[in-house]
Amino acid sequence: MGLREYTVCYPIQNGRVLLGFKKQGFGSGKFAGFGGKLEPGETPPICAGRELREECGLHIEPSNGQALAYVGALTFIFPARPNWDELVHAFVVHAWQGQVTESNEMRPAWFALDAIPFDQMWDDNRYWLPQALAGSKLNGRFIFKDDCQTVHEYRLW
Ligand code: 6OG
Repeated sequence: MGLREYTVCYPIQNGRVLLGFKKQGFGSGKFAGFGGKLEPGETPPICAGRELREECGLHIEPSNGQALAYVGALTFIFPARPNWDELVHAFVVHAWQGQVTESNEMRPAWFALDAIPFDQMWDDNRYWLPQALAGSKLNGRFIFKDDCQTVHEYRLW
C-alpha cells in the first residue's frame, strides 16, 4: 500500500505568505499551509485548489497556468507512529480570486517572508519552506524523532 497523499499550498504576494492557524484536526495549534487529503480521482492540483477554497476562501483560476506552482513531493516518516506517514505535494500560489476568509479549520494570517513563525509550525518547514517560497523546486524526505514533533534527519533533492 502506498503512503497517504496530501497537498499543502502557500499563497504569496508582496513579500508575504498566507498561513493558517489550525484550529482543529491533525496539527491543531500550529501555523500551516492550506491543504488536505487527496480525494479519490483527484489530481494534486485539483485537491490543492479545493482545499485552498475550503480552508481560506481563495479561488484559483484554472485557466491561469501561472497561478499554482508545484514545488515537489515531501515524505514525512514517523517511526513511532507509522500510521502518520504521508506524502505531501507542496505548491506556491501566486494568483487567486476572492477574499481571505476564516474557516472552521483555519484562521488565516499574513507573515513577512523574513518573519515566518517556524517555532509554531511543523518542524520540517524551516528546512525547505524558505527555498520553496524563493522559487526552488525540491523534493524532501523527513524522518521525525519519537516525539513525532522534531525532525531527526532529512534529505532534500
Ligand atoms: P488535514 O489532516 O487537515 O491535512 N501536513 C504537514 N505539513 C508539513 N509541512 N509538515 C508535516 O509534517 C505535515 N503533516 C501534515 C498536509 C493536513 C494538512 O497538513 C499538512 C495537509 O495540508 C508532519 O486534512
